[in-house]
Amino acid sequence: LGQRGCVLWLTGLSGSGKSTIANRVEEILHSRGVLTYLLDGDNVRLGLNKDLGFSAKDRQENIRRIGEVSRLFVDSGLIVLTSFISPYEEDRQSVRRIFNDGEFIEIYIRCDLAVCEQRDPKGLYQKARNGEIKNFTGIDAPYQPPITPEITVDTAKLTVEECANKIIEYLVEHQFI
Ligand code: GGZ
Repeated sequence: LGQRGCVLWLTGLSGSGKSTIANRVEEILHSRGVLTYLLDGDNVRLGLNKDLGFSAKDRQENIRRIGEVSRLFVDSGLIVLTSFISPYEEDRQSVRRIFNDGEFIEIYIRCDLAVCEQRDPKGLYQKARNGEIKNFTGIDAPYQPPITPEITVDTAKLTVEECANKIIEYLVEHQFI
């Protein structure tokens, strides 16, 4: 295949830029002939995990299943990208443990809450502030930043292209591609 399987696990607040960066990284990988699979809310929360909501328990199960599915794709040699808030350190660590050393690449999509809230692309922060959405991450539900991420990108300081390139460079340096 000319590539080694791994998961690029993007974690960060709603509106931090996870999906934008994941999509750009995937585009760059495709242009290099690398096979990928992107897991995000659109193809997971509407399907496999449509029985789950946003309680701490449901988020834990959401992340557990996404981890297991990622594992299957990684076993097939793909570079998997996941784009979920995944707010709990413990849940992310549990996923890390099901992978071989080096295969789980935690990427902190760093962005201050104030900036995410200003972007508010879907108007969800506004709704959370109004009390129309409960348990919204950053407002009335926690976000625990990664303690030992392999990569951190700061989306308030770097362009999408710079963030994507940082991730691609990591893959090259660690001989995944
Ligand atoms: C956080 C919520 C919530 C609550 C709906 N809290 O910006 P979005 O819309 O497109 O991304 C958010 C997405 C978060 O789902 P995840 O599966 O990534 O969350 S987790 O990893 O914590 O399980 C947001 C929308 O769903 N959304 N309600 N209460 N985000």
